[in-house]
Amino acid sequence: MGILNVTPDSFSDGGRFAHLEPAVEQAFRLVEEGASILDIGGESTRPGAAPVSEEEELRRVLPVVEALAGRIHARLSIDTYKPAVAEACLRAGAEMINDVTGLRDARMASVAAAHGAAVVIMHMRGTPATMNQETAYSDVVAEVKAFLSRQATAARAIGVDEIILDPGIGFAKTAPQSFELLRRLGEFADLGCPLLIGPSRKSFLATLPGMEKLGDRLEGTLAASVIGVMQGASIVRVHDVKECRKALAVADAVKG
Ligand code: HH2
Repeated sequence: MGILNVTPDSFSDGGRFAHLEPAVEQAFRLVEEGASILDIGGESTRPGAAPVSEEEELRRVLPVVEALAGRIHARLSIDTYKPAVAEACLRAGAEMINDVTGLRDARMASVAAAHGAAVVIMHMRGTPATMNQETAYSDVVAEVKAFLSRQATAARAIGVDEIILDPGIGFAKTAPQSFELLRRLGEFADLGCPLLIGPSRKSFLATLPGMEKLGDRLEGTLAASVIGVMQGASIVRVHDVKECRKALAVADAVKG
C-alpha cells in the first residue's frame, strides 16, 4: 500500500503532493514501483495534528480520486474517518476505506457495506491531538486485539465483507508498545482477517540510534516491514514503495 498524502502538513511528506498534478504523478510513480493499493489521505493524523473540515478534506482528495479512478492499475483506498468523505470517494471510484479510528463512527460501516467496499479497521485511542497521553495498557496486544475483534464483528453484522485489521503502530502507543505489537503480531492471526501494518518513517524508529531524523528512517522502515510480514502482515503501508518491494521480496522468498 503506497501512501499518497494530499496534505500540507503530513509528518514526512506534507506539502509535496498537496496539489492535483504532483499527487497524480506520485500515484503513477508508486504504482510503477509496485504498489497495488494507493492510500489517499487529506488529513494528517500525526501526533498533535489539528483536524480539518469535511469540505476541506474533500477539496483535497476528491479530485485525486476522480483523476485516478479507472486510469490506474491499483485499488484506491481513502484514508479518512469521516463517513461523508468516504462516501464521496467511493462514489468517485475508491474501493477501500482506511479508517484510523477503527469505525468509531458506526455510519462508516454502513457506507462501506452500501458500496461493497473493503475496510481497514485500525486501533487508536483519543485523537491525534491527545493520543500520546493515552498509552496506559495492562497488555497492549490483548487490548488492541479485543478492540479490533469487536469492531470487525460489528462491521460484519452491518454487511462489510472485506475487513483488514491494523494494530495502529504509533497511534496511542509508546515506542516499546509499537515494537511489542510487531513482535507479537502473530497473535492477531486468529482474528481471521488480513493484517496491515504502517511503520513507515514513524517516530518509534527514532528511539533507535541513527534514526532520529525523518530522512534516516528508511532502513528501519524496511526492517519493521519485513518483521511485520514474517509475523503475518499481508499489507504494509509505506512511503518508499520501490525499496519496500525489494525488502519484502526477501521475506516472501523466505516464507516460501
Ligand atoms: N498511519 C498513518 C496514517 N494512516 N493508516 C493505517 N491503516 N495504519 C497506519 O499505521 C497509518 C494510517 C500516519 O502516517 P502518514 O500518512 O505518513 O502521516 P500523516 O498522518 O501525518 O499524514
